[in-house]
Amino acid sequence: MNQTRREFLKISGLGIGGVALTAPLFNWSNGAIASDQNPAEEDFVNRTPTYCEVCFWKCAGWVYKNEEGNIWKIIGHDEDPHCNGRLCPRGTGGVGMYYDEDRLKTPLIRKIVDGKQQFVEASWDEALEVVANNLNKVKEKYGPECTALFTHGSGGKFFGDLLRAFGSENITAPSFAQCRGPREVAFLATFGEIIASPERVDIRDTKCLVLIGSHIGENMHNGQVQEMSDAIDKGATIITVDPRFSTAASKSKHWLPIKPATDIALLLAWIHEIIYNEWYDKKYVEKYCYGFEELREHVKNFTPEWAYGITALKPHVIRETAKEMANASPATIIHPGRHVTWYGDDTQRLRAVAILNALLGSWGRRGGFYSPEKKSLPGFPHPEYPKPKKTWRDAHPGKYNLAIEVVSNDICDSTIPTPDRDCNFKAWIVNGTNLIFTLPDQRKTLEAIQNLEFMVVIDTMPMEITGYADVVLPECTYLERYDYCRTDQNREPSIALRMPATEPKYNSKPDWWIVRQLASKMGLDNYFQWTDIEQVLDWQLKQVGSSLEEMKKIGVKKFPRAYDDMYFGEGEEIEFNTNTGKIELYSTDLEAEGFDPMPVYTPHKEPDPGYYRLNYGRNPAHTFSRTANNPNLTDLLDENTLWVNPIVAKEWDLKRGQKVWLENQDGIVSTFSIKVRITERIRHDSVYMVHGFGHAEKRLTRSYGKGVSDTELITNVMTDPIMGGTGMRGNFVTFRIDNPHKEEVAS
Ligand SMILES: Nc1nc2c(c(=O)[nH]1)N[C@H]1C(S)=C(S)[C@@H](COP(=O)(O)OP(=O)(O)OC[C@H]3O[C@@H](n4cnc5c(=O)[nH]c(N)nc54)[C@H](O)[C@@H]3O)O[C@H]1N2
Ligand SMILES: Nc1nc2c(c(=O)[nH]1)N[C@H]1C(S)=C(S)[C@@H](COP(=O)(O)OP(=O)(O)OC[C@H]3O[C@@H](n4cnc5c(=O)[nH]c(N)nc54)[C@H](O)[C@@H]3O)O[C@H]1N2
Ligand code: SF4
Ligand SMILES: [Mo]
Repeated sequence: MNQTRREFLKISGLGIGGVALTAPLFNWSNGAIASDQNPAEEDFVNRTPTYCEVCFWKCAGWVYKNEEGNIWKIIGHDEDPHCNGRLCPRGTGGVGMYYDEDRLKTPLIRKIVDGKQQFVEASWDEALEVVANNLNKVKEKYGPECTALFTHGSGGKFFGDLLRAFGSENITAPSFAQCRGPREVAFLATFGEIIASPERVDIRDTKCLVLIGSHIGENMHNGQVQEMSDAIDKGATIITVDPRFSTAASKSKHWLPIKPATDIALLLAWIHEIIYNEWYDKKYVEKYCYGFEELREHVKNFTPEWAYGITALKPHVIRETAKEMANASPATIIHPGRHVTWYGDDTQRLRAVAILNALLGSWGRRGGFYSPEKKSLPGFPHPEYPKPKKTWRDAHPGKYNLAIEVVSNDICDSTIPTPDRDCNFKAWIVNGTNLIFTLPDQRKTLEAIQNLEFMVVIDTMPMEITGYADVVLPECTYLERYDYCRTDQNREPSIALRMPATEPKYNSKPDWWIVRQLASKMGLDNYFQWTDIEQVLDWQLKQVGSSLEEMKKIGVKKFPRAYDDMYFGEGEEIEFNTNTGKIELYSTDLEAEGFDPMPVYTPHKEPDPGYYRLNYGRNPAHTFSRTANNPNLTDLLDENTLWVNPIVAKEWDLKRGQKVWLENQDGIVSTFSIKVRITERIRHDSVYMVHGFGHAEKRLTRSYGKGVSDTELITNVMTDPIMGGTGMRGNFVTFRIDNPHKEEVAS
């Protein structure tokens, strides 16, 4: 059972390189990473429950400490439906977040010293006083609504409470408009329900899984990777549509190396085949769907031959894969994906995905999409929050009416003053999101920040965004704190507790504490009638028949489902939450907003000669930019490489491992260089890199200057007119062989 650090490296290495066809989708470690010695587990009575914060799958686990009281390892919680007792390499490496000596250590205030701006170390009291005064000043001058919170992660919920009490509802996360927004809006328009997280895909029981640019296996969202592995073992057919030969593609019966940006054409051709060959689920469509005749007419000419000219996929491949999906239906999943903000027509692409699932009858069916449940915990009692006089929508009346969450990039846009708008954002609270790496276009983000009167950043690391803050507050890591309990959906509802395994290192503090102090200083005590987080958690847990004491012992508590409706019953009458009460193949919502009620393919720009489409994605060992400096995970991978097709390498005379700089279509040159990896796994019209590298912040000593940041090269943003998301895959780069920054240094 005991594994050594070397074994861990070996295991994790599997998913990173080119994976042999026979290798499993992913192998899992037992969590030992922080120590070479692995005493028996029984020696460690001291274990505390947590849920992982390295990504947003939020796997529950146990934190073990060694005899000296130091955090030793984290292992998955056997009872947890999100992880089934196994953490991914990043979750295992989470201890590195605690041990990283580059962490933010104490509050910092931007001050002018000897005529120069500098960060000056401050006490918590002093720093929080500055934050409270500045936020209250903005409130007095412009109204509380001119404050926005950007947040990603658990602690942000406390700041959400604070902002609402303050009088603003402008709370936004990049996980909507830079990530899953289009799929939620598309599935809501079609089925009257969203997908949410963890995705309600019944991969465990599927017979056919179609992945469209969803690179599970590199995208390490835990439960899905496990279920996909099991499905493969049970003989499920995997169809992967990806211009790159991804890990998932290497496990697939059919790999469709589609020409980038043409997926809607493929989807329409599949819909055409399924309708005109009468392969759809007739009973299901008749009973539950609205607009079938319109759809049938709409896709009449979208034959595989038509799609071939657009996608470069052979007609017989399109037909064969359509047949495979139909044969397996309703246990077929055309996966909705997660990071789906690609080309600006993303909601329409995801509508096509939803329609295809509807035709095959997979929504509400075993092996398709199940109906999830969650156990909600009531909020701690507080007086009603003030009603804001305006929201982010007032900055652009009539825009993005179908967006179901606040659009982060729109807040950014509305922070830059324009003559026709009286309302601009004046203060940002940024908690757990590195906007410089997260939000395109970087130039706009920086311009917005320059126009702010105040910005406070709460982070664990000296990430790029902290460099622009007026005040930086060091949060302790998830291993050193309580947060609200995890209550996310799954097949079975569950609650998971996160509690501190140890005292906060340095002078860092948990968000709940920071918010509670700020509330007092801002005159909002009334909304926070508690002194300690344990009091809040215990009260919440008691409302559902548990307690903090119980949860400290068990970590995860499962609850029985309230409804016996994981799948539709045979012939069951169902009222869908759409305008027509049916699954809308023809969307009345989109029509009412003036958009195409059924998806249409429109061509996108292709690279000019000498330029290549910039493609990006995930690596199993890292999460966005947040892990790039993690001592355990940099051991596994410490920089990204540029995947280049051999034909392109030959044309440019590029050698393996050679360093190149990149220049995009707008003349933006990468700050750092990136090593070339020559591989057939990428098409000749594209290059590929893992997102999250190329850190330009020197305080990140391990990751500074390692690799290139995709974000700085994403200056062409194709905004989705339906929900405001930022399409990021329409950027093209060319190679700069000699260091383009040399001259600047010389002059
Ligand atoms: N170019 C490009 N942009 C992208 C993407 C891409 O692939 N390429 N992906 C998009 C997607 S899918 C998403 S979901 C978003 C993700 O965007 P973000 O959530 O912004 O991701 P990170 O860049 O990891 O930034 C997380 C920040 O949180 C900090 N942090 C980590 N743990 C804690 C904590 O416990 N407390 C606090 N206070 N801070 C913490 C980290 O140090 C880091 O500064 O990015 C989107 N933007
Ligand atoms: N290890 C790890 N796992 C993660 C994360 C992480 O940071 N690290 N982040 C998590 C988060 S928040 C998200 S949102 C997900 C994101 O992960 P996913 O939703 O799975 O994927 P994307 O990042 O959208 O897509 C990347 C894939 O799309 C392919 N692609 C590019 N262009 C096209 C195209 O035009 N058509 C098609 N069909 N494919 C294309 C790329 O080659 C690549 O394989 O991952 C999650 N899991
Ligand atoms: S998938 Fe990995 S990083 Fe994400 S929560 Fe689970 S263990 Fe943590
Ligand atoms: Mo995401």
